[in-house]
Parts: sequence; structure tokens; C-alpha cells
Amino acid sequence: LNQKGCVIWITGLSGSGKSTLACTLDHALLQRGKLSYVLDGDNVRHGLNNNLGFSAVDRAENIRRVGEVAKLFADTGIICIASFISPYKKDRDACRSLMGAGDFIEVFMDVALEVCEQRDPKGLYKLARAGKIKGFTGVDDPYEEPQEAEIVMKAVNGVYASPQEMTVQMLAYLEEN
Ligand code: GGZ
Repeated sequence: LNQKGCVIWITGLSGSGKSTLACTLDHALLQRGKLSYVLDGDNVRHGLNNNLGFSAVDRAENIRRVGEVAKLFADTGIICIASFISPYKKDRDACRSLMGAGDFIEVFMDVALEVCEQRDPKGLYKLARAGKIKGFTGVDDPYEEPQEAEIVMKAVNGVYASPQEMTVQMLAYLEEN
């Protein structure tokens, strides 16, 4: 394998574009002959973590297990892209501490709540506002913004970068580091 493993940890609100970036980056790496694997709610919360909900304790355990699995992938040389809200700093930092220096790249999708809520791709914010989902991140559950993420994806003059543009930025970062 002509690559070194690492963990790319994408954090942000629901609807902030984590999964889209993870998928676009995954494809771009494959095209460049790099082996990567995406961990996200779709392949983790239905299997390994199907006994976990969205309380603070369950989110912590969700992120703890994901961090351990991501480390296993990285140990084999795979670029593991983990895409989770991961709202608590202590849980993200615990995942970081599993990895060697430089092998945990935190990417903060810094998208305003109002923007995520307007996108509302699955209608979950609407349900949360109507009180039909309790403890929804950003509505009635906390999101602790990263202060020291390696990469922050945010709007410039009110315009958000496209997933392709973000992927180009990610690839440049990976090559430089
Ligand atoms: C936040 C929730 C909740 C609550 C269900 N709060 O936009 P989605 O649907 O596809 O992504 C969200 C996903 C979040 O799972 P994570 O494993 O990333 O969360 S965490 O890191 O906090 O453990 C959302 C859906 O699950 N979802 N209920 N109450 N998101």
C-alpha cells in the first residue's frame, strides 16, 4: 500500500454537509489510487452501534467506538473518514488522543444552524421544532464547536464552498502534511 493511514474526522451539525464531503473525498482518493473508507451513521448506527440512541452518554459511546474502529482502519494504512455530529469536545479529543501526532485531522463544518435548518434534507429539524424529536443537536441539544480543528469549512462572504472545492482543499492538506 503506497500510503499512510490516518483519521479524517468530520464534525458538524446535521445538514452541515459532512456526509457529502466524506463521499466526495472518498471518491477523489480512490481516483488517485488511495484506499479510504467512510464511517458514518448509516453504516455504524444500524450495526455496531444499534443499541445506542442520542443521550449524551450514548453519543459518547457512539463516538468512542467509532474512534477505536477508525484507529484500526488507520493502523492498516487506510485513510478513514469518520463523519459524525460528535457534538462534545471531550469525545472528539478522546478519539484524537488514540492517534499519533498528525494522524487525526479534525474538519469542522462551520455552517450556521439557520442554513442547516433551511436545507433540512430529511425534515428532521422540522420534527425537532415541532417537539416530535427530543434532544436534537442545535435545537434542544448542545453542539460544542471545535476551537482547534485542523481544517474549518466556512462561508466566505456568505458563500459556502462546494463539496468539490472542499475536496480539493482536503487533498492539498493531505499532500502537504
Ligand atoms: C441529532 C439525530 C438525532 C438527534 C436522529 N440529534 O442528518 P442525519 O440524521 O442523517 O444525521 C443525524 C444522525 C446523527 O448521528 P451521529 O451518530 O452522527 O450523532 S452523534 O455524533 O451525536 O452521536 C440525524 C440523525 O442521526 N438523528 N436523532 N436527536 N441527530
